[in-house]
Amino acid sequence: MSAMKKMSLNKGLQKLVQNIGELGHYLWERGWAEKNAGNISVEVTDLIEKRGQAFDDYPKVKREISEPICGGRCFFVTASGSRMREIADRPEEKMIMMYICDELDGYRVLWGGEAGARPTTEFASHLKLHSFLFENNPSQKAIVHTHPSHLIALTHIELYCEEKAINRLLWSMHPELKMFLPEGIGLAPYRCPGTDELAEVTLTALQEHRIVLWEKHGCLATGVDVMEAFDLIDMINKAAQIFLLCRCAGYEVQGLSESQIKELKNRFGDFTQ
Ligand code: 2HA
Ligand code: ZN
Repeated sequence: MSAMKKMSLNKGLQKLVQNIGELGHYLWERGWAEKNAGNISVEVTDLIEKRGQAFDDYPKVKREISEPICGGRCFFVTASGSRMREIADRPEEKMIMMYICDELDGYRVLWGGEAGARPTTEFASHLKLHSFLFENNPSQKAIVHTHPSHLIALTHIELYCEEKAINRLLWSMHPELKMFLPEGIGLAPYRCPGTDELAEVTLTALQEHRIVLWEKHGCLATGVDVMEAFDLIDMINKAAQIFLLCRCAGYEVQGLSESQIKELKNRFGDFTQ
């Protein structure tokens, strides 16, 4: 069989591959990406000069696509079962750059997808979320899902498994959160991983948030690029970590006072009332 046609990546796409590889390492080093945990997708249509028929020669994978707005667009997605810590070394086995066919009957592999790689099992959910973002928040091109330990731990504590309570706690542990994430985080109730139900509760939370904590599972963030999405998760997890550090040391946690929180709300806005 002749070698599969493969697109040569321009500077922008090369940079993206590098950033996703780096992100894979960050997630692993933070202990948020055990085994094959997590997945990433980025919409890259604007980074590709060609359109439509120019992709006819690339190998097609048949698959029903249920999001019409995704037809004719290009995405980078991590491969199913891939370890975050291995992406940088073997990007073409751990990622797929695809063009979603206009007919919505499959996608063409433009780059990557080697060694039998298939898109993440959460692919359908990612497309659903990208569809929402195209229509409601088009600057958000990247979606990152990972398992940040301290944040997940908080959702196992009944008191904090409630949107208002957890935001209040996180703000009170890290004043700069209010500056960078004035709207706070969304909290999605537990749903089985990989299901349409999980995508649905995520979508609801994304209507007012850029970062959604999945009860007893992990979190998902959007960003203009993958690093921006990562920064959000990193910052929020830091607040959770400080709280748990104090608790683990055996102390009651003081946090910011009511008046200090009020001052932050006055200065940076309060979207939670
Ligand atoms: O991709 O983390 O929730 C593996 C997961 C699914
Ligand atoms: Zn997960």
